[in-house]
Amino acid sequence: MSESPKLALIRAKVESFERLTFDDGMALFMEPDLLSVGQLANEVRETRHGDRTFFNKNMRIEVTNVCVASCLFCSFAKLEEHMPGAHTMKLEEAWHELEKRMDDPGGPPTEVHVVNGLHPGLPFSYYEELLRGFKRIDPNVHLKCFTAVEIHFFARHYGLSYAVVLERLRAAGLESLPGGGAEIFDEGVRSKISHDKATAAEYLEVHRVAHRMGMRTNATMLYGHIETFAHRVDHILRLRALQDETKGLQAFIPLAFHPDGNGMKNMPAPTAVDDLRTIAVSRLLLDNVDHIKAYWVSLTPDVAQIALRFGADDIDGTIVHETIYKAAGTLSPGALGYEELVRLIREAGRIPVERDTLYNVVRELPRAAVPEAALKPRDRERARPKLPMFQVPPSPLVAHADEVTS
Ligand code: V47
Repeated sequence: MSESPKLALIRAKVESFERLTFDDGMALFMEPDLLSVGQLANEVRETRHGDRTFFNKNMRIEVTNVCVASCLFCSFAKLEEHMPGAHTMKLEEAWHELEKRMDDPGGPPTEVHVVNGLHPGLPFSYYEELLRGFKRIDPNVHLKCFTAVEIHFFARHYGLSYAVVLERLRAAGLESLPGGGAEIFDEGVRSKISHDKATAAEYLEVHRVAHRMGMRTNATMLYGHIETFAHRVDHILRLRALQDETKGLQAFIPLAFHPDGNGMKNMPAPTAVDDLRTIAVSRLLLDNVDHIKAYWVSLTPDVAQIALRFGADDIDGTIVHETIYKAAGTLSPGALGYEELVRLIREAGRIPVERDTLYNVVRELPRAAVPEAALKPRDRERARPKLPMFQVPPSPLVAHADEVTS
């Protein structure tokens, strides 16, 4: 199929580093030739990162699912502590989750990623202590905790400014913010799917304040429910504008909506075609954000693997405990081992690069000589390049391929 005139114009812009517009974003979403959109996004991805594909050893933990907000898409939150299925961890329980991972065969997680409900009954010191406890267990672990929506809630609930909330949490060990809670910025859609938590402007302001304090953050977009393509383009461009201002966003993560057990359960989940297109358009529009993450839990490992050829350069991490998507009916497993992630990346013809949260390279692994699937099953194990992780101590960070892969 020859390229459509619209796509040819967009290609010319991309190749001359000209910024794409709202209309270009719409044209990319409407373009019937998905593969050409993907190919263009892949070219941008390869210009930035070549074949390198990032992942990390991380741990997800949701310490409480008690939440005063009533988001239509959420299958995880419980309004009150005494409701069936509600849980709030004692601090010792939360810390124990990290303690259990300290002897993982490939080394302990380099990141703890915390996302919670908006609990009205906990003191602020609970969150400070939570962070301090993680750092006591492992001073090297990076704490990527609390979405901008949680930071906004803390500010309102405890009568503090965003800056003071962030400063106090930083003093307790916080190092960066995850991207959750962005949903869709358009005020009309947001008022329907999550009317009683931080607005789009408040979400963006929390990130702005964090960036000004020197903290890096991620951003997300929840797609595939009641929003339109125009809302998605608008969402991405609001993030691009923030990034022009602060340069503090390090990764963008489109999150595919999962309908089980929530207020939009009658909607179909987005298709793989929609997933891949959304990744590709994000890569093309967000010319000032380094990384596009194909979050394997939301996409499934299979689609995430293909997304690595549609603009994504990161696949998130080993995770182990994930409850938000589990509650919403994801078909993905709860965890992927280090070797499985590496294999997934290699099978996509890419080079696996273990990173820390701030994208410092922990170790770069060799690419696969031939796709494993081309080999007889009995030869696969033998042909796999050996992972160095069992011979090499997991830290210090920033080791390079030739040091560890020979
Ligand atoms: O904020 C909730 C989303 C987010 C559903 O920063 C749902 O590196 C789909 O933000 N269907 C939490 N999505 C997860 C998140 C995240 C994930 C991976 C990496 C990073 C990062 C951040 O999950 C929530 C919400 O937007 N979510 N329910 C659902 N039914």
